Amino acid sequence: SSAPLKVAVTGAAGQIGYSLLFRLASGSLTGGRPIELRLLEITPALKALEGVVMELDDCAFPGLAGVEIGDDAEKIFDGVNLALLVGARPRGPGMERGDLLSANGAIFTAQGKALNAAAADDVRIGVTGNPANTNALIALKNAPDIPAERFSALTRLDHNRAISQLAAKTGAPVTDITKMTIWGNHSATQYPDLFHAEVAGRNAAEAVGDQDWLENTFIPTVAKRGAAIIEARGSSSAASAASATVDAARDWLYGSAEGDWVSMAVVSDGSYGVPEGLVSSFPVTTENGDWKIVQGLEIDDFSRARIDASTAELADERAAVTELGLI
Ligand code: NAX
Repeated sequence: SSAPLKVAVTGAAGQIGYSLLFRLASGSLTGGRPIELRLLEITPALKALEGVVMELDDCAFPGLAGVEIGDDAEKIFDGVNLALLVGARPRGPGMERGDLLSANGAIFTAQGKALNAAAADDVRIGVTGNPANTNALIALKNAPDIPAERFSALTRLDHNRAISQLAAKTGAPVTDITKMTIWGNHSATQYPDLFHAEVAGRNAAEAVGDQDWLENTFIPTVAKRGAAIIEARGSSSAASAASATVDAARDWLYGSAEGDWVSMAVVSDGSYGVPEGLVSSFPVTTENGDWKIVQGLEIDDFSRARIDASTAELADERAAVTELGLI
């Protein structure tokens, strides 16, 4: 269809927004189909957002059909086909985990309700703002008329980081790496799985042939990459997070590649022993805006322990937000 795809972005004046909006407007998501951007911010950030919109104007992107900005979620989400929930409260000094969960709970309960009231019938919702998995859970529980399958949280950045590390280790181009999986939470407990990944069609764990590297270098490097970026750059990953947000949305709407899969945090149906209802990362294939968890992978004891540890953390987060009355 040539009607513009209506895409909402929250936290649009933030770091990730500054990269994401230009990727979206230049056609990275929709190819030739025009896009209409609907940008949500908190009131004090609207002036900065106006400046970003001036820059979007100045790019004269041929596929950008319109931009609307505002601080009212229900107005901004009106008729959107895709909502990218990027804005969130970062953990400040002295903030406990409970404080972080309740600050973000307030944001994601309100946005879930606004999406429920205003979004298009075909809406897909991707959550990038942290704690992404639990924020997605809060939003979906507050949007009872939107099927839970329409919500996902971003683990594509972790997935892309894992591909990049494996490519560097094996000397293979990233295009030779397939079937990468991130399991669990987008946090330090995530489990990047090389036992099902492939390098030019060969099992990745075998191709690497180095269990010590896999366990003591690869997994921690991927899981702690966010902290390494902050240490080097002085601020958190933004361009790569924006790029992964586009990759995830594009594959969701337009389909994953034949013979491959992607990692997405989606509501668990109990597959692979992940407790039902948690928003946890799985290997998924996508087609026509729907995802399916890849079935039948063998999970050995090493992988089992790591998947269980990460999903136990998600279950703790769910218990905490239940206790806070957010879901
Ligand atoms: P910034 O702090 O630069 O930007 C966040 C923006 O969100 C701010 O402009 C703020 O005004 C806005 N905001 C806050 N509350 C809002 C609300 N209720 N409605 C609309 N806008 C609101 O953060 P940035 O670096 O852009 O990161 C955004 C989020 O992504 C953070 O939560 C961050 O932790 C998370 N990340 C997630 C990643 C992932 O892979 N899932 C990786 C990158 C990133 O760390």
